[in-house]
Amino acid sequence: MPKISAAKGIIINDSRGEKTIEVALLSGDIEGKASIPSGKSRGKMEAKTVPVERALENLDRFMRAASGRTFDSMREIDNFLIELDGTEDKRNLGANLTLAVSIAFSRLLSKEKGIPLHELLRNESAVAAPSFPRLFINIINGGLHVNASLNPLPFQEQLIIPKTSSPEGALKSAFSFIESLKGVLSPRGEGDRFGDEGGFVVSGLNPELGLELLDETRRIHDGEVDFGIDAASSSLWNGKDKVYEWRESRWNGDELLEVYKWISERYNLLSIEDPFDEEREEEWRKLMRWLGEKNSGLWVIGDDLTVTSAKKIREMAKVGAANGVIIKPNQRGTVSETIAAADLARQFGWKVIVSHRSGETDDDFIADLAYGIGADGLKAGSPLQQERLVKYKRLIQIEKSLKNESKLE
Ligand code: 2PG
Ligand code: MG
Repeated sequence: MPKISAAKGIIINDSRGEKTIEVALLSGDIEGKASIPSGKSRGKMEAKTVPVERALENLDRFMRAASGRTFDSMREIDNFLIELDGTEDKRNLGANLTLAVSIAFSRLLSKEKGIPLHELLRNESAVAAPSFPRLFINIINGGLHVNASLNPLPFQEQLIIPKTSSPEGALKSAFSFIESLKGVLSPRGEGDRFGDEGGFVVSGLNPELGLELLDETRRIHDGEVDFGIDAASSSLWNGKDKVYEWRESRWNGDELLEVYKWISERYNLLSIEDPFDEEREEEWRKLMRWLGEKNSGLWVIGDDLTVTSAKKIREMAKVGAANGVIIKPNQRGTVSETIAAADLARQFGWKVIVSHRSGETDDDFIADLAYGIGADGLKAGSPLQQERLVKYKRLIQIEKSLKNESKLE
């Protein structure tokens, strides 16, 4: 079982050009690598990162502490990292460092065991069988993910979710949808500016506008897609005046609730992520009560609300604030804790969507994670950006390898 013989950390740039770390661990001549994304619209309770230079010093610290030890499982290495850090939010070692070590180690372990990474991750989870997630593809960017000078729309993400569960089919459908959307945007003089996640920028204040344009496209698009949004409302919330605001527009909680009711019915939305601020639980519950009355199948997804924390997920499930969750490994800082959070959400009957961050690298770990733990969705941005495309391509690679295996049987 792996004994880490050497570690190397370097500083690289993410898709926004910001500094992040890449870590390579060696066990003999086997190598496991990982690089770490970072978020912009972060939840207050997310695990903390440390500056890249300090993260690399902490890698040396980890290596000194781990010297001579073998680790037989993800739990062992992750518990070792958690103890060495000694805080609830990884503020000593930094969640960027702990996650880089944890993911790099998972790759080492899967190679030593001679099994694909997704199988290793599946064995760590309570899920009975892996399955392909639906692709949640953010193609109109807004909110904090767009330069403010472009007057972006208030909601951070307007997503298409192809109906097929085949990643290859879903990606094809997404590319053809994007082509059609260009045709809808170009007469408006739009379609040539992009946000952080590679989606188009549309200017305006009307929170419905992005969906209206997607709907126009859906009518000419050959293929079936659902829609979703990530309102990322914590970044719209003005705690002083107790309103949600975006430039000159303002909504109180009830007004925003009316917007959600309207758009979810009009566009037959599949999901709404972070509809309200992470501390405005009562507003979340009102939306959930409305779903109950309507018998609506809408997914109400916590992100900043739940920050991939088993503790937060339990609290929010108990009060009925959501029925689904975003799972982001760097919100917690180790692979085991990430999988435990997803397992717990499942126990409450929640939907699970594995997600990238807005500043990404070419690491495709989340694709193996989403498939391995049988997530309902994988949210990884627009395929027009390489750092996002690699995640979708990795799923397709898994899909192809399974087809080949079944041919051999
Ligand atoms: C989100 C994410 C990813 P960020 O809010 O879901 O799309 O954004 O990484 O900036 O938190
Ligand atoms: Mg979000």
